[in-house]
Amino acid sequence: MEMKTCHTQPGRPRPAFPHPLDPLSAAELRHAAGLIRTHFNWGEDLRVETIDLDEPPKDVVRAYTEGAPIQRIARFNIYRRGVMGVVSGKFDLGTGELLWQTFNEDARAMVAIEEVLLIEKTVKEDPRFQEALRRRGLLNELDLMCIDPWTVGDFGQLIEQGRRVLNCFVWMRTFPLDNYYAHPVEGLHALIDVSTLEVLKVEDHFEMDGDYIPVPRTPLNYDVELLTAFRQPSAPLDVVQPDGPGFRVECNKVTWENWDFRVGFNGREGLVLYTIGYTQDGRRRPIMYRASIAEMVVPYGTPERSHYRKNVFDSGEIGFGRMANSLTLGCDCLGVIHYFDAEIFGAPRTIENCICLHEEDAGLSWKHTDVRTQRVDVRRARRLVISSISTIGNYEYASYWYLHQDGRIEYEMKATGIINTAGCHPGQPGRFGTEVAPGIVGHIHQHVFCARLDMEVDGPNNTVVECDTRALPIGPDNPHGNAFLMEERPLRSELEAQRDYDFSKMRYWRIINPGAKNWIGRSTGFKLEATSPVQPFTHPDSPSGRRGRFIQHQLWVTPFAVDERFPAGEFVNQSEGGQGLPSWTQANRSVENTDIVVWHSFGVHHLPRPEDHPVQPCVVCGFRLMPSGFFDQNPVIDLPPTTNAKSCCA
Ligand SMILES: [Cu+2]
Repeated sequence: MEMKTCHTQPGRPRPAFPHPLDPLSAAELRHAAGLIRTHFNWGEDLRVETIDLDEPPKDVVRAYTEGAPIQRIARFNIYRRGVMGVVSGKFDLGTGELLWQTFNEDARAMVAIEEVLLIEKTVKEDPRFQEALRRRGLLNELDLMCIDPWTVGDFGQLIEQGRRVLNCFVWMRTFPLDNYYAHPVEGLHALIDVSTLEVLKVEDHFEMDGDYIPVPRTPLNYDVELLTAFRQPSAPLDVVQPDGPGFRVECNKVTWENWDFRVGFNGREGLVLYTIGYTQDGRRRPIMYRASIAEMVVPYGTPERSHYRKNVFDSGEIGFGRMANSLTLGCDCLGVIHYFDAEIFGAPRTIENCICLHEEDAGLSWKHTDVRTQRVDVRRARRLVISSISTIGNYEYASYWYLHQDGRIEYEMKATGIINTAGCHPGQPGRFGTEVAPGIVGHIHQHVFCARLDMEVDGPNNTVVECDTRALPIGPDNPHGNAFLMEERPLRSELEAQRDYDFSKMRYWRIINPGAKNWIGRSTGFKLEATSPVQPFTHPDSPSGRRGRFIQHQLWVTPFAVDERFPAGEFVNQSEGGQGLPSWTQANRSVENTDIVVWHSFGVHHLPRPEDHPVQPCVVCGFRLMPSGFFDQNPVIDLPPTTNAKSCCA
């Protein structure tokens, strides 16, 4: 594979005046880090969890005119090596003034990759760990052991108290390039304090019950160096845009067809889209102020050995942004690509080609043949794709926003990478998983994401209306038994707006602007279609369930509040639960005809298949926002008729 890249940002000057929603630049991040170092004076013990743009108030953003001076504020979360708690604060980057700070004494910072990489060596040196390997006859393969720490949650155990703890799972290679996830060392764990790098406990289930599950040794690989047979390559399929792409990019602002929006990014959520609007007949109409995937959790269903702990928040505990990939032209991204780089705090670094922007053919837009005149009208569709991919340990999450010409906004999360593997006796995977290869079990689990959709359909004041379809009982109103109708009900308060998907009612939700009417006098709106609802199975009051309560409903609605950003709370790592959506919504605030945020939980219900191993073809989930009475008629009726001259008969 030819490694060709097209950086569009290094060397390209930053704008003289950043837009208020532009992510912090590398220079701003360095400046913020300097202010933190000087102010706190913790020397080598300083650890940075987050430095991020403190987004200005919406009225400041809306009133901004290009070139006007603006205040740039960095928000930060930092901690001190070996000390519990997280200090949060804000620095004015213009004046250098510390505007605010607070100490969250029970909070545990997110886990940084730099910390994770130190763990393997420490665990391998531990005599208890070595003894567990000796017992298994594996000690002479110590160098080949691969130790992945996982976040631990909160099970109320003494060993978790007052510490930042990770629980290690063990796999091994059988040769240097080998896929170690095909060789789980089952039942062996090390609990480690990530701040002090102290191994707190080695948990050996072999010793506990004497049931030794041997390491499956068959090499199962995906690396191109190790695969020996490839199918015939497909016929070339090139995406060529001889006149360049149809989008325009000015710094972080993108204009395409009738759409415009701004691209944002932060270490936790990764890709963020701001101020999405659609212009028609010279009139720009706002739709969404901010869109991101604000949290996710993977609850696993097995109570066996240490697997009950597996309930990981890959965004809130690790960070999609921090783990985002540099994308490769012609591999990750096909066509005429614009890349945005992203700047990451901590040990500051640039993720080059982090966000991909390109156009795709999207098949048929609309068609009709008049059977009497035999006149045919047909238009083709295309869509704009904004994407990024993050690697979290064994797994990849590839995130795609799609804007369509007809006003549709779609989101897809593609899950790929390597499933979490555990060992089993061949033919005996147990009740909580499937054997994906002899002696390798994939446990049942779910991936539940929470989209934070800060809506502004035709303006800031919106209401969510639940739309249910109901069949009438047979009787005078329904003598033929065919009658069914749509019933709409506004969701007026936060508790009323905790809603579940209901297939029996073909339920969807309309986000309307009660003050904006279309030409038939109906409130303009967008409907949220829950195309990937996930029924939760983790008990909401269990140690894992209470930390991820957002999965208990597919819809939540809150009034906009600037600090309500993360559905499971700001500090998720080892959280006791209840933070975020379940806590805010207790106030039962009004969400009617006001500035609202819509939270949608969706995902993948995943009993691994043999086809998901040794590397998983993308499994896709997502949702759709469809204009619903937003336009007066088909908004793409004005698409010009075109015939693609390069198309030919095979
Ligand atoms: Cu999965």
